[in-house]
This record gives sequence, C-alpha cells and structure tokens, in this order.
Amino acid sequence: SWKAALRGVTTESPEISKSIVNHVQTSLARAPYNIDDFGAYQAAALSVRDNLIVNWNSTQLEYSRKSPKRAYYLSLEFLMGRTLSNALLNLGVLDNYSSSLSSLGFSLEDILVQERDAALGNGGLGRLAACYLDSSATQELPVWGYGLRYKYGIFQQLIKADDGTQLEAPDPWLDHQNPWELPRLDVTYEVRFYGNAQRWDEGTGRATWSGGQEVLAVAYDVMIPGYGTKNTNNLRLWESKPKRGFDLQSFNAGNYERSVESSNSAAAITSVLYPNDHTSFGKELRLKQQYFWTAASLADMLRRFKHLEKPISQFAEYNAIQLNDTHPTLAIVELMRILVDEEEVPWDGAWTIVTNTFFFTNHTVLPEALEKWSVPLLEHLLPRHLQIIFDIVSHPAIIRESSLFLQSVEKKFPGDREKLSRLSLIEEGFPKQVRMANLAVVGSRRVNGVAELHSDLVQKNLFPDFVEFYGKSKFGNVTNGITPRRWLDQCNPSLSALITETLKIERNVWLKDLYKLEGLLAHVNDSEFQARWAAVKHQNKERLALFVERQLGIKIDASALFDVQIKRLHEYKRQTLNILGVIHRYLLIKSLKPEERKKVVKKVVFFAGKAAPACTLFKMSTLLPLTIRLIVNVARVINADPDTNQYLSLFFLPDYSVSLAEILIPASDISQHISTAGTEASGTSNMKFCLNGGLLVGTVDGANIEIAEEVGEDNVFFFGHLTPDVEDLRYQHTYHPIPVEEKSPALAHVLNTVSSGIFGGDGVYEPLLNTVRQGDFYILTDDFDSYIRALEMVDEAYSDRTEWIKKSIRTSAKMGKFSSDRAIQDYAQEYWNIESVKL
Ligand code: 26W
Repeated sequence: SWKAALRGVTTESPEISKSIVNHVQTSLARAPYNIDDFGAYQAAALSVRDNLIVNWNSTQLEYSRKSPKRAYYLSLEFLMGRTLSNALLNLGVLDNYSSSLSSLGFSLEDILVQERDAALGNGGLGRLAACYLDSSATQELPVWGYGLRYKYGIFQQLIKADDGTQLEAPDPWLDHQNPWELPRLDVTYEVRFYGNAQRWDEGTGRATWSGGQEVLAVAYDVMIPGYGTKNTNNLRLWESKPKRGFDLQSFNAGNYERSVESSNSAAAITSVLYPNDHTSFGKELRLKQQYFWTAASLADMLRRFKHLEKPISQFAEYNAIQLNDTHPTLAIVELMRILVDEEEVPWDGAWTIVTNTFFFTNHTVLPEALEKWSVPLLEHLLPRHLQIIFDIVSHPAIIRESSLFLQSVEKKFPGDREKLSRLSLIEEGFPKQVRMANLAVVGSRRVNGVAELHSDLVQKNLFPDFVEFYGKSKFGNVTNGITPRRWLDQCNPSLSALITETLKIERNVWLKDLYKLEGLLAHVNDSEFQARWAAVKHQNKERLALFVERQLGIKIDASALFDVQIKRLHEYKRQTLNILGVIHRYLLIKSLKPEERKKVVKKVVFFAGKAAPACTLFKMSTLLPLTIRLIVNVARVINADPDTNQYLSLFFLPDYSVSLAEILIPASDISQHISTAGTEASGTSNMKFCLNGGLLVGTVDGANIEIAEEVGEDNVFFFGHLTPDVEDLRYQHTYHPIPVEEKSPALAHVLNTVSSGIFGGDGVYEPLLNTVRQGDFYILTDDFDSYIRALEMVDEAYSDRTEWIKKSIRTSAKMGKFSSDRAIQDYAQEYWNIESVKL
C-alpha cells in the first residue's frame, strides 16, 4: 500500500541502476548477485551520496565566492532520524530510485528500513535542530550546523518482559559504515583543558593560557540537501581524539598501559550523548563536551572568516551564531578569549563584537533544567574562561550600566538588593555557581522563546530583571515549526498525494509554501474527498496495526479510535495523568452490563517514550520508570480481559525514535499534549499530528494555544487549569491541602484500585501514587475531572464520523504557520539578518 502511493510512474534510469551496481562491486567489494537488503541499502545510499557531494561542493564554492553573512546553529543535539528517504525526496529522485531498485529485484520500502536512525538527541530540542537544517537548506540560506559526533546516540530502550521496567542499552549507530558523513581528517583543531591562565600587566585584560591537556577535534561533515534546490548545506560534527596517539616517553619506558590512557580520556569526550533532558547534573565530562565543541566550532568559523581578509571588527557583520539553549554558552566566553588574548582586540571592542554575534533561544522554564556550573569546576577545567566571566561581571561598562540601572531600581524599589543578586551571573552559595542562562542573555544580541506563551513566561518569570534592564526589544518569540517534507510527504505519502490531487498544485509548491493547504477548506463538504481522506487515515492505522502485530504479536482493530501519547517521559508531561485516565475508562467499561458496553467507543491507546535512566542520587527520576511499569502492567491486565478488550486496549511501544514517530503520527486520530499549563515550552509533535489530520487533546499550553488559534477552538479538545492558576493551586496544596477523595472521587477510586494490586506490583507503585495524593506539584488532582470530560467529548465527536473527518481536514488545512520554513525565515530576518544565496 505504501509503495502504491509512490506515484507509481516508471522512471527507471539505467544510470541509477548502473551506479548502484557499481557501488556494490567497488565500494562494498561484493558480488551483485548475492547482495541482501542491507547491502542494497548501502549501495543505494552511496549512489545517492554521489549526487549530494556534487551539490554540496557547488554550494560551498558559491558561499566562498559570494561571501554572504552566514548563520551558525550551535546545538549539542541533532535528532536526524533516517537520511536515505529524505535525500531521495529532496533531490527529486525518489521515483527513479524506487524503479531502479525494483528492476534490480529490491523494494524501496524494504531498503529504507535497513537504515539505522541517527539519534544524536533526546527529544524536542534535537529534532527541532534537524527540522531547521532542512528548512535552511530549502530556503537556500547559508546556515551551517555545528554539533558533536557521539559514538553512541540516545540509548536503546528495552522493556523487561517480566516486570515492565526500562533497561538501557548502548546505541552503536556507527558500527556499520555511515554513508552520510564525510570524514575531514585534515580539518582539525587543538582544544585545551586545565592548565594555567596568566594575566598580562593590568589594564589590557589579556592573559596567556597554557599547559594542561590538549585534545584534537576532527571534523565530520553531514550533507544537508534542500528540498527542490541544489543548495546543500553542511552539518559539521566534531569527534575528539588524542593529540598524540602515544606518549612516546612512557611508551619507551615500557608503560604501554599509561601511554594509551591519554587516548582513552580524549576519546571519552565525544563517546556518548547525555540522555537526561530537562535536568542538569553538573558532570565534568558534560562541561568538557560543551567546551570542546564550542572551541572547535569557533576556531573553524574564525579560520573561514580570515579567508575573507576583512578586519576582525567586522566579524559580526559576516557571522551570526545561534545558541540552541544554554548548552553552547561557553562560546560567548571563548570568542572573548580569542578576540582579547589572540587577536589583541581591546576588551570593549571585543565585547561589542561578541554581543552583536550571538543569539540565544531558551527552550524550557523548568528550574531543574537551567544550567549552572560550579565556580571551582570551571576554575579547574577552564581557568582563563572563569577569569573572563568575572571580568564580564565587573567590567566598568557593565558596572556603569548596572549602577545606572540600580540607581533607577533604587528609586523605584528602595533597597532592593535582591534584584542585583537575581541579575548576577554568579549565584552565591557553597560552591558559587555560574548561571549560564544569565550569561547567555548578557552576551547575546537577542533572546527568544519558542511559542507565544513561553516567550511571555521567559520575559515575565525567567528574566524579568533583564527585560527591565535592556528593554523589551531585546526579547522576542519565534514559534517552533516542523518540516512538512519529513512530517507529511515522507511519513504519509498517501495523504501527500491526495492533497496534491485536491489542491491541483504541484507538490513542490505547497510543500514549500504550507499556507497553500488552506485550499483544502474548499473541499471540506465534498463527500467523496471526505471518504478518501478517511481512507488514507484508515490505511495508516492498518500500517501501524501491522507493525505492532509484528513487534508485539497482538492484533489490533484498526476501526477503533487511535489515541497516542509519544514523547520523552517527564513528570511535567503527565503521562501519569493519561494512564490514570485509561484505568478510569477500563473500570467504567468493566462496570457496564454487556449490553451497555456495545455503545462504548472502541479505543486503542498507544504510549511510547524514553525515561532518563534512573539515578539513585535523584529520588524523583526513579518515578518515571515507575510510570512505564504501570503502563506496561495495566496493558497486560486490560488487554487480557475478555470483558473489555474489544473496547479498550493499551500498548507501550518500546524504543521510541524518529522512525517510530513516522509510523505512529499518520495513524493517530487523537494525540495527547497534556502538560501542566505553563510547563511545555512549545511542543512540536502536536504540530506533526495536526498536519497529518489528527486531532488534539491538550492543556492550554505551549504551541497548543497557537494551534487552536489557527484551527479554531471547536477543533481541539482543551481541558485543565490555566497557567496563572497553577501557582495558586500549588500554594493551596502546600498550605490548605484537600484530600483527593474530596477533590476528585473518580481519581481517588482509580488510585485506590492501583493500590489494591489488581495490576500487580506488590505496592511498588505507592511512591508514584503518593506524589499524586500529596504534594501533587503537577496538579493532576486539579485537572483530572476536566481531563476525563475532555475525553468524553472526544468520544462524542468521534461518534459523528462525518463531522470528525471535517475536523480532521480543517485541522490539517490550517497548519501552514507551523512549517519550519516560516520559523527559519523569522530567524533569518528578525535575528540573523542573512539572505539566501542562489546557485
Ligand atoms: C542540561 C539538561 C538539559 C537538556 C536538554 C536541559 C534542557 C534540555 C532541553 C532544552 C529540553 C528540550 O528539549 N526542550 C524542548 O524543546 C522543544 C523545542 O523547542 C520544545 O518544543 C519543548 O516544549 C521543550 O520541552
């Protein structure tokens, strides 16, 4: 069915077939007659790569020739997923390769799934970076990404069969040769750690940093093709390796083990992606990663800038650097170091360059996610950088500004010492800590959040004093976006084909101008179109059902309502609310007479998502694996209950990934985005579901709000308390607690049923249940009844199938705003001030 949707034309090209066979024989050194699907994938990938390399070269040549202002996207995470299908689509050769492969006896569908995901990210922040690269190349903007080439990406999640606990296994994604990267073994930089920083005579602000450990950064380039353009940008990933393979002296002294030791510690820097999102642990190796990456990237940018032979004072006119959250904030300090110590730029001039170069995006307001590095650790690892941080704090200009500011504060709020301490880059305490977010704000030209509500909270709750200090214009909003190439055309080819046919415009037009989807509104009442729209959804649900049957061996009824929540597990995302709601539904159906049950809307609930590996130091984090256990064990019971299992079933799909999302999202009727109001900065999967005609149950949070603005509130199922209420409710929980039994008898019943042990566990769930009963920081008890009502509204709406289909069409039609093309244009114009470069 999937292949049938591939627009079916025979476009076999003898050249492509020849190139694939040629790669089998030469690059793979194998005989073409006994090649398997994986070999065919490798050969096809190498053949496609040849095209990418040609385009990549012409693009980079053109950039050098025209020397436009460039933007650099610094992100510790790029969650790319698979590349082959994306490269085929963007190059416009999907049909040709499909035909050629089938003439060689392979099916493209089978070949595509051979590829392992490149999973160098945790979740939203990393996938956003990947979408932005696709859009930058598509808009022909001179944007490069810089990141780390982790040997191991996000861990693989296994769910233990007996008790439903999460196990983590390494992700050896580079075990097979990676055809999508070009090793640049000649592009290397030395990066220093530890050592001594010696200040020069007073006045210059300069210093010399020497000694310590030096490691080598080696570049690997990943080609990023634009859609429907030759422009092919670059994602440069750094690998760490020892500067000298062997310390000859100790080698000669016969100490072989010690001589390879240094190589171990250098390689460790880029060995693994930290799997914790939204929590900062202050680990030295993580700080090493951050500095290694920012130092190599800046050295590379500076080398490129020097080829232009422009005065260094013009650096910010040729370069914009986007900081993806605070993770690359050291780049601000490193550029100061280079300018002051190496380029001999006077301190003030250097600060002007720096503050015109950087832009900072915040992605979360959760306090536990705000990075702080201890002063002693920084002093040990990066002594010169700590000096610079202190110089920034105490620089005369800043003191002058801040004392002016303080004078005005003093007038308005006499004696407000706290204000000064909130503005400080250094947090008092034992040890003192550097607040990376404050440093990022001070060192950047502009600061933005990722959705309207979030950007508002960034200004009002996170940095109110900085807004007062710098004025409002330094702060802005860029609502996130998603690439419609991967998240509609690739993952849902049938829907894409139907849209193209209905709009009567070329696919490559609406895929580049997603507002064109509004043209679908003219067809909302066309019953034949409705039927085809519904048939596509059904076909995608059958594809998912087949996938689950193969994975878990359980048959699924594709005519049921598919309800999906897939995202990292986190307290604030409230997967717990969802599973408690499922239990509520189960108990309700169970309590009905067999006759009455027949009226129930059939539903299949899907969960997927990884929990940060449990860390014994942090009691909280052990609750997330507990949520998975609860889901898995509830699933076991209700899927086996013959009274109810034709009306309600439940699945936890292990090892959530970009590729799994590509199967789940097109198949969803309804998806859940149910964070406590004010906690989810934006969310991006909400956009993906809606683009594919899925409706949304959600709180009034993040981008849900803007989605509702676009599609109309009658097409989303909102529930729960609003952001301004949350603080009051938490205050109430602390000082005037009301027992769950009183607040929500329905929820109390659910909690007691879990405690009673019908889902097993022998009391293991008590700590999880108790966070709901007491404290309840994420206000599940306050939102539960309203949540259940919203789900009842979903049932009701789904029962009128024609109305539902109309809602689905209207939703998809109004997703134009959420294309990452729009978001990238925003950054290009309002932040980076860069223009496209035509080849
Ligand atoms: C230091 C540990 C750490 C690691 C990652 C802290 C914070 C993060 C990220 C900023 C977390 C993240 O991915 N945030 C998500 O970013 C998405 C893209 O903007 C948003 O859509 C999500 O709402 C936000 O949670």
